[in-house]
Amino acid sequence: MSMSQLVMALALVATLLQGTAAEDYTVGNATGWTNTQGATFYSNWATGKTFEVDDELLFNFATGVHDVAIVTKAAYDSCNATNPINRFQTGPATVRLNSTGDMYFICTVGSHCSQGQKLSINVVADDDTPPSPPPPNGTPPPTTGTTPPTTTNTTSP
Ligand SMILES: *[C@@H]1O[C@H](CO)[C@@H](O)[C@H](O)[C@H]1NC(C)=O
Ligand SMILES: *[C@@H]1O[C@H](CO)[C@@H](O)[C@H](O)[C@H]1NC(C)=O
Ligand SMILES: *[C@@H]1O[C@H](CO)[C@@H](O)[C@H](O)[C@H]1NC(C)=O
Ligand SMILES: *[C@@H]1O[C@H](CO)[C@@H](O)[C@H](O)[C@H]1NC(C)=O
Ligand SMILES: [Cu+2]
Repeated sequence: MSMSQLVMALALVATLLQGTAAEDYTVGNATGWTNTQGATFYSNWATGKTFEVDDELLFNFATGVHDVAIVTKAAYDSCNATNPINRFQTGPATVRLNSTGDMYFICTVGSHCSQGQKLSINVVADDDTPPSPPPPNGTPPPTTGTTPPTTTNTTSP
């Protein structure tokens, strides 16, 4: 095996090992969170990504120019900015994905949402196997050799 092959193999192993850690995503990558990209940009960005509980979405925008609102599906579909579930007005904004299910994000500034500044994702359970609880302190390990009491049949008269 050559040195470069070895380096690549090690890089692959490292990638596989970190595969289950919580991930941070920058929405729109270098483009950030904006209204200038058309209707399909953010759905294209989300395609192929698996979002898990504890992952974080970074919405990169300048405060006052855009915002991020977490909304219902109905509000997402109609770009209704009234009474969002939650709204982040300071950019950049980091949103932690706390629960499984569909999540909907829009910008409530002007008509940015209907210009395509909206994102819907599905959040699935974290694929990390939950850590097994540590044994309670001071509990002695199970002792061996405790035989069940032998029940002797009483001879009935
Ligand atoms: C966005 O960044 C991720 C991670 O760096 C990369 O895998 C992906 O190809 C990028 N997507 C676009 C559309 O540039
Ligand atoms: C937008 O949502 C609000 C609150 O849910 C609702 O009262 C209102 O009727 C909606 N507006 C439209 C145009 O659907
Ligand atoms: C997730 O939980 C954190 C801590 O409780 C909270 O600050 C954050 O707003 C929650 N994220 C969402 C999307 O509700
Ligand atoms: C007790 O007696 C019953 C009936 O004679 C028998 O089936 C059973 O195996 C006996 N149990 C033991 C522990 O000897
Ligand atoms: Cu906007």
